[in-house]
Formats: sequence, structure tokens, C-alpha cells
Amino acid sequence: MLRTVIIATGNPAKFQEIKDIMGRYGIAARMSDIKVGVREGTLSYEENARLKASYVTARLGVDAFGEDSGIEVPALGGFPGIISARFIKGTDSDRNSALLDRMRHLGPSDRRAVFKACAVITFVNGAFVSGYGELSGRIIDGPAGENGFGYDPVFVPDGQGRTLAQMSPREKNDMSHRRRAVEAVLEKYVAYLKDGIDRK
Ligand code: ITT
Repeated sequence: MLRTVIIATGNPAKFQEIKDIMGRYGIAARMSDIKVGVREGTLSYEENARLKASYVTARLGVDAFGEDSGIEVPALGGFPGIISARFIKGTDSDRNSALLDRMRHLGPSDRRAVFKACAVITFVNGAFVSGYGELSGRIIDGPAGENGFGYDPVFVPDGQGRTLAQMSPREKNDMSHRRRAVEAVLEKYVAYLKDGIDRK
């Protein structure tokens, strides 16, 4: 493995996906031992991802990775978006029900949705790199599937006949917003490291 990166997340399912994706690039991922004590804002995914990563970098003095993501329904003005994890208290299943409730009156063409993710790696010297990814699809009428987490049971990606929760972790990681964001940030991370090595 080229390097170990500390992942600033409190979500074990998200961590596992990031670890699997990073493994494909020869980078080892380790979940942060400290609780990421940041208050997420409502401005941008990148800002929140950077807050999470820089918290760990500041506390532990290491490069750290943070990711912020959400699902947006254009027919609901982009809701729940950046507040996807917390627009109501409760479980993932409670939030799925609440989202389906708000979409009950919408016709098929208004059920479009997009998962978005921004990944950031912060460096001890204050620099950072970021990458962005999205996955388009639609919200179905009721949950299906047991895999994944969050909104996976109600989301069918474009060109697919199954929800993300009905897919294997590998199938999801082949197409997900997270995969794209992690790939994009790692490309910049590896270039940044190489640049540092070249200059030595
Ligand atoms: P952190 O500790 O990393 O912040 P979190 O679960 O709170 O973990 P976010 O703040 O980034 O993560 O919130 C992301 C929200 O979007 C959360 O409700 C997820 O369930 C949902 N979400 C993001 N990516 C998803 C995916 O791949 N599948 C299903 N739901 C997803």
C-alpha cells in the first residue's frame, strides 16, 4: 500500500465504502479514533467535508479525509440536499419514509433525484484537495433491498432496474457518487504527494 489515510467519519457503512474504493488505488483507509466533533453547516458539501477532515488533521497532526454527501430531489427544490442526514431525527428508515411522504403527490417525471458527494483531503500545512461526484436516478414508491445505508433502498440509478440496496457493495461502488468523488480527490492527492517528493 502506498499510504494510509485517516477517514474522518462517524458512519461505518460510509467508511467501508471509502475503504474499498481507496483499496483499488493501493491506499489504506483507517477510521479516525477520535469522534469528529464538528457542527456541519448548510452552505456546501465541500465546506462540510473540509470541516470534518481538517478537524482530524488539527487534532492528530496527520493528513485526513472527510466526505459530505446527500440526495437532492429537483422537484422538491433540491430537498433534502445538504441536510439529508438530519432533516428529521430518527433512523435512515424514518428519513426514507419522510422523504417518500413528501413525494407522494409527485408523478413519475418528478421523481428524479441525484446523489452528490464531495471528498476532501486536508494536509498538515493547511493545504487541501477536493473531488466531487454525483449519481443520477429516481426515487421509487417504497423501499426495496437490504444492502448499503441511508437512501439506498429507495433509489434506482439511471439505466438500472434495482435499488442501490439491492446491489452488492461492489456493484454500488462501481457507479456511486462516492466512488467518483474519492477517485477525483485521490488523483489530486497522489499528484500532490508526488510533487512534494519531486521537490525534495
Ligand atoms: P459523517 O460522519 O461522515 O458526517 P453522515 O452519515 O452524517 O456521516 P453526511 O453528513 O455526509 O454523513 O450525510 C449524508 C446523508 O446522505 C446521510 O443521510 C446519508 O444517509 C445520505 N447518503 C449519502 N450517501 C449515500 C449513499 O451512498 N447511499 C444512501 N444514502 C446516502
